[in-house]
Amino acid sequence: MKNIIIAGLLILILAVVCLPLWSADSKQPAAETQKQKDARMKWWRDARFGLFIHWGLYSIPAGQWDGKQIGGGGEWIMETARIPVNEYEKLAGQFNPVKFDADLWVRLAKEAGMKYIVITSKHHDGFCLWDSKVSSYDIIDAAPFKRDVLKELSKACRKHKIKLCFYHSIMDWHHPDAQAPHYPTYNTSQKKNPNFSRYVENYLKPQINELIAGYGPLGVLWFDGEWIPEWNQEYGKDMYRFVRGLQPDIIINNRVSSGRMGLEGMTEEGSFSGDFGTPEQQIPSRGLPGVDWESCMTMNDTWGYKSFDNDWKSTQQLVRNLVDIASKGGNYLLNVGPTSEGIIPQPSVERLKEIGQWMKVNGESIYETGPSVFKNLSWGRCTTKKGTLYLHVFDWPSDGKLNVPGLKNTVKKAYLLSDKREKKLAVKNLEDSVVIDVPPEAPDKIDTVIVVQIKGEPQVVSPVISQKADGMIELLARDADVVGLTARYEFVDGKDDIGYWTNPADYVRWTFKVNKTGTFDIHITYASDRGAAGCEYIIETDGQQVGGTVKETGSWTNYVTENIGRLSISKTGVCTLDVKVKKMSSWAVMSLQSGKLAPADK
Ligand code: H79
Repeated sequence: MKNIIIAGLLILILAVVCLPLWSADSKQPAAETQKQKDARMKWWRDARFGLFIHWGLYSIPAGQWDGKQIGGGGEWIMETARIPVNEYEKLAGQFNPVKFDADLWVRLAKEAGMKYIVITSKHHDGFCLWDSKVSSYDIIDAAPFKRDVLKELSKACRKHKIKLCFYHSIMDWHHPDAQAPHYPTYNTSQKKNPNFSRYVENYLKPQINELIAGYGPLGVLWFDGEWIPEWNQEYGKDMYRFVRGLQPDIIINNRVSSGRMGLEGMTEEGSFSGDFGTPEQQIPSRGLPGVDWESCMTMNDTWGYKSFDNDWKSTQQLVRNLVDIASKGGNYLLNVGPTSEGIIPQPSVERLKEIGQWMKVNGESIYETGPSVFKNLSWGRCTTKKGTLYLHVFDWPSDGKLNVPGLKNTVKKAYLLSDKREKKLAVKNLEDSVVIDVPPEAPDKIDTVIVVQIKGEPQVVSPVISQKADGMIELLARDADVVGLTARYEFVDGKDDIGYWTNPADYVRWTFKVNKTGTFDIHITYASDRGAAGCEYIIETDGQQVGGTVKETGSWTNYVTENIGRLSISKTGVCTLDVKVKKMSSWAVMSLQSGKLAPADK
């Protein structure tokens, strides 16, 4: 009885002690003012660009098992090829990456313009790249290499002033108290390991402690594999608090807790979400004010090395991804998958060097910048600093005149960022835009940056869609408001449409000004790939509707125009037209390129 009273008292005391921490901000398990959080996040927000390294035993099979090429990420081969634990374990005895050179890797990241490195201390397969005291399944105890890879990297990072960060998988296919008994479905089993809390207390948390105490201070702890059925918000909050307790200024990604929404990577509003969101293999359609996020992406199609994956993105694509992400206020974490010898694949090295050449000239327009002040720019992107706009021109104007739509500020000076002498470009302020005279040829085919110094805070008006003299109203993808979760404006590699439209509740709205009322034929121009057609949609304006069904057009970039029907607009002034889903019959709605209201009573 006495014990029960004491226990009760203890709980009461604990509750009282913990309460202020929780009530300050129910989303975060530790009390922190916005100012304190801003200070903690500052280096990371300024950095914009980091290197992801996926390295482990999976680099030995390099995507092949039993003579067969295995699909998916190379680092998932243990799961995808259904390899039993005792079979996979044998790879450790072969892991001898004698060409590993920590200094070389860190210099490569630094020369690419990256400010931090996130390496897999442990991926889902459970193998550890450091000498873990609570495990014998690590590079010192189980592999012939006998060198502590993380120690060597932490030294090199300190030397080159790069922040070292660790990716650490919560899911563990090797540990008997975690997912190992779920073979052959380590990942998808809905069973819970009854000993999971033992794994967390005696293995996972001690490992995190080793990593922070022995290799820190760290920049970021990057959790993953949090979707296993055992993991929940309580574990997540506890882990977050544990990690911040070990190193108060550390930054932790949202995968520390459950509640991530798919690979879109953000956590539902209102639930605890660590310090930043983690879109995976994708770039959000637009930034969210006040929300930190980092897109992690591969250069080919795998994270861990696969000998036969040659699907490399171009340097142009990688630089433009970085610019796109920065223009929306995010970070870019770009991956390499070294071989079992310890070599970063040559195609990755070449790309990192080329990105570095661009960053050397244009880094000023990436580091410490804020997001764009424009909704969309037909020719590229924009990043900002106080008093300065950086215009990133992907598509150079053929007439040598760059139109900056909606900019109202007086321009003090405009020049090419690559021009050391900062020779002034001629600028004209029109009523609702600024026009800059630029050289006839793009100085940099990847992305030429123009620095625009402006007077005062940026003032940008949304260009209003207006009716043409002949009564026509043209609705372009880039002028639309896209409302919802997945659909977004995409402007890349010749695409100029609203794509990624897979959520039926998402819709597209155009706002325009009518001065001549009447009846209009409604046209839309769209594309739909084989097998994706069939969606029934409605088009709504001025309280009336017409509807249609998406047809196959052959590919996502083969656009067709269809006349959907007639609607009338009875009032002059501001009007909207919405495209909404009536019924989905495949996984996608359509790629919507444009709409048109053509006067019918002419
Ligand atoms: O380490 C790399 C990949 O091996 C790893 N994350 C990157 C950084 C990765 N693991 N799984 N995946 C990528 C794809 C898995 C997606 C799913 Fe899910 C897990 C589908 C269902 C569970 C994520 C969580 C999407 C929905 C919930």
